[in-house]
This record gives sequence, structure tokens and C-alpha cells, in this order.
Amino acid sequence: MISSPFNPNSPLASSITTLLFVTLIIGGIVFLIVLGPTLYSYIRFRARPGDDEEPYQNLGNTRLEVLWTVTPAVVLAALFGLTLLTMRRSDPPVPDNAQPDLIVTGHQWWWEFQYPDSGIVTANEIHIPTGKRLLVQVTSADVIHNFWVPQLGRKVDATPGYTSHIWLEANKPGTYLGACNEYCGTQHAWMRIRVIADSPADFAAWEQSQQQVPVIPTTGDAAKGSQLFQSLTCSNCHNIDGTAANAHIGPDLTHLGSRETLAAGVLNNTPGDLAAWLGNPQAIKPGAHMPNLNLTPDEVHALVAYLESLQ
Ligand code: HEC
Ligand SMILES: [Cu+2]
Repeated sequence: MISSPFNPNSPLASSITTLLFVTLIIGGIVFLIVLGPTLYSYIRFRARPGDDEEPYQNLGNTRLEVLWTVTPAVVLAALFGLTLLTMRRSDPPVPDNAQPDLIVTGHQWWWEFQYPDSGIVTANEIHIPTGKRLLVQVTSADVIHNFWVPQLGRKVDATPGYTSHIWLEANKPGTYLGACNEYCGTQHAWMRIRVIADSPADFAAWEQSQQQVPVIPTTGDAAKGSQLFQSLTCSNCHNIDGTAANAHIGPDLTHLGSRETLAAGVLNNTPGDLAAWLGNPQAIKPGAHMPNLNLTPDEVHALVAYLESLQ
């Protein structure tokens, strides 16, 4: 999907596009009005061979001067009014005491997404149903981040100790890309956001599968991985529903297998990439708040089998 203000993907974004077009058209007309007489004068009043005296000097025309002062003032006032209207359309006021549909928390360097109604907690990838306007509450757990999804015309600061609100909506199913837009430390560039807009039926199916508590595997590598996960330090930082791991320092891993990317977009969610991450996160995302745990290849293999089973 092309990221462009000419291709708005929600009613909120298209109000901004409309203002852009109106401004471009008015600007184009002004350009022509100024350029036309200028070009005409260049040609009509140019010096001709044999001209020896200085041409006629016109020292002012009150009527014209009033016209070219009042007209721009009127145009600017109109654009100002249209801008106010657009702000209201693109960011409609949030009713008092409105409950958010989604809570976004910026962390160095990943995003936590919570859906208060369903209790779903996920990271870096948001699912939304198409055609529904979601109220998103945005905050930060550490420093100032910025929630920015240009493909849906959305941008708002994530400030520690403060909550902002923004509406999020998509017209058609698809994946809309975003990123952190406020420099927040070494891995700021790898704080990507994926907004995955599903048809309402697909969204309901996603919601339902995210609410399942995963079954603890009892056989094979996945079983070994599940035990390792609890005995190694993983459970000090991560949550997996239905197990003793319930820390929230790092992303919730309850349904890790259902995500498309790992570590805020730095890797694809494939067994190979997950093994590389677990093998040494610091080699992949230097400075990330997950230490290199010096796992053996066997441990990595078992953990990958377990984590990828968490669909
Ligand atoms: C000190 C806390 C800490 C420990 C211990 C830790 N992690 Fe992490 N983990 C994190 C943080 C923080 C991130 C997010 C890193 C980022 O994207 O910048 C993360 C990311 C991940 C991810 C990617 C998650 C996603 O949604 O993309 C996986 C998978 C993961 N950790 C698995 C593990 C496993 C398995 C262990 C144990 C062997 C472990 N972690 C131990 C803090 C920790
Ligand atoms: Cu950032």
C-alpha cells in the first residue's frame, strides 16, 4: 500500500487530503494570477532596439494596491476557516469519560497494545476492524515517543505520565505501516508499528484466538522449550497467559506465533529469525532491553519450537 497523502485510507485522513487539494488549487490560481501579468509586462514593455529614453514610470495605483491586499487577506481567512474545519474532522473531540478501545504504551524500543474490553495484550502489531472508529489512548512507560501511522494520517506524542487520545480508523483491509516519530534512544529507528485492518469477521476471529489461553505443550521440543522458558530468566520480563510467567518488562508473548514481525519490526517472525534473536538479541538490536542470555543452540531450538507454537 503506497504511503501518500493522495491516497488516504480513512475518513479522518481524507479530510486532510481534501484540505491539501483545496490549498494546492488556490495556490495554483494565485500563482497563475501573479505569473500572467508579470510575463505579459516583460514582453509588452520590454526595451526595444532604438529606445533611448527611460520608459514611463508608474508610481502607484491605490485601487490595485487595495485589491492585492484585501484579496490575499480574504483567501488566507478562508484557508484558516477550512483548516479549523479539517482539524475538527480529522481529530473530532473526545467525549468526556469516553473509554478507550485501545491503549498504546511506548517503551524503549517497542510498543505495547492493550484492548481493555477483551483483555487482549499484544506488541508492535495492532489489529483493527475496518469501518470502525477506535478511540486510542496513548502514553509512554519511559521517555517521550510518538505514535505515527502516516498511511492512516495519525500522529500523536506518547508522553510519560500523561495520556493523549487519537481516533484510528481504516476504510479497507490491509497493513498500514508506522513508526516512532520522536527520537527516543539508540533503537528509535526500530520501533515500527503495523496496523493490520481486518474485515469485521476476520477481526472477530483474531480477537477470539487472542483470547485463548495457550495449551502448555507436553511433548517434543515445544515441551522442553516451555520448561526452559520458566526455568531461565525469561519469565522475569515476559508474560505468557496460563503459565507462571507474568512480568511485563518486555512484550507479552502469549500469542507470539501470530505476529508477523519480531522486536518491533527488526526481524520477520520466522523460526530462523527467532533463533537469531534468542541467540543474541544484542547483535540484532544493540542496546535493546533484552540481554544476551548466552543460550546454547539446543536451548534456542527448544524455545523456538515453544514460542512459535503460541499462535
Ligand atoms: C531483562 C528482561 C528480559 C529478559 C530476561 C528476556 N527478555 Fe525477551 N525481551 C525483552 C524486551 C525489553 C524485549 C523487547 C525488545 C525490543 O524490541 O526492543 C524482548 C523481546 C523478546 C522477543 C520478541 C517479542 C516480540 O513481540 O517481538 C522474544 C521472542 C523474547 N523477548 C523472548 C525471550 C526469551 C525466550 C527469554 C528467555 C530466554 C527472554 N526473552 C528474556 C526483555 C527481556
Ligand atoms: Cu522513538
